[in-house]
Amino acid sequence: MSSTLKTAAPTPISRPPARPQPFPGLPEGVLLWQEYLSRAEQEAMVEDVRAAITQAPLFRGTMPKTGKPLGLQMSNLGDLGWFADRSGYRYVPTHPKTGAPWPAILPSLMALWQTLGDYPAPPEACLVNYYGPENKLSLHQDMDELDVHAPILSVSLGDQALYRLGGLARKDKTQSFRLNSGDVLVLTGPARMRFHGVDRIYPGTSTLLKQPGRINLTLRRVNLPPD
Ligand code: MD3
Ligand code: FE
Repeated sequence: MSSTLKTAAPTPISRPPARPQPFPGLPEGVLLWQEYLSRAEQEAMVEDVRAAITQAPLFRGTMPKTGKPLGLQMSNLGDLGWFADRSGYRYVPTHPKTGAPWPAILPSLMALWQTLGDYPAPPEACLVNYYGPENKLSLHQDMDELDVHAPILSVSLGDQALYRLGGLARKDKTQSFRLNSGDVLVLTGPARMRFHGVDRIYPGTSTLLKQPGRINLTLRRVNLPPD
């Protein structure tokens, strides 16, 4: 049967890659892309991080002054790595135990920074935090970077974390949300100096890692970019 009404040929619609939008309703400068990384991308990243931490083993920093060991284990990638001991928090160019330079920041992370970071200079440090099921990170500000205008970009891998975001003063009210494996969080502009922490890990909520726990990768610019 024929019709006099002709249906127009479907118009090709050009769409951006099927990536979710940042999560709505978060404070200005808090950009959360839930499950931004595919399972395959997460698996590749974990393999690359495993290889890097055989070169630059995870270690426990300590609280300044008291020397009490921190709960989390950490390592770093990049020209600079975040380090904590009795004399304080600082960025250092070499691994505290091996004395070797930190391994390079993964190309996949550099690409994420380029896509989501919206900043002209590359990151200098990638802090690798490893949380066992018992570990948490108490509420703090990130204040050891000279370049406070650069964003911080964080990637969550493995078990879900209960993440707490506060304001610019410790007493400000906080909001909590879950970070899942593959989530990418960018903290920029007015959010850069907010208090934040990790209250708990939910073991068994991801099958990405071979054991319960969570890896967080945080990309940071430390020094002011040259002009
Ligand atoms: C919000 N790590 O290493 S990353 C840290 O999940 C740290 O391991 C947490 O805080 C983790 O310092 C959170 C996400 C993050 C980083 C910096 C922020 C969130 C932030 C700065 C301001 C506000
Ligand atoms: Fe932090």
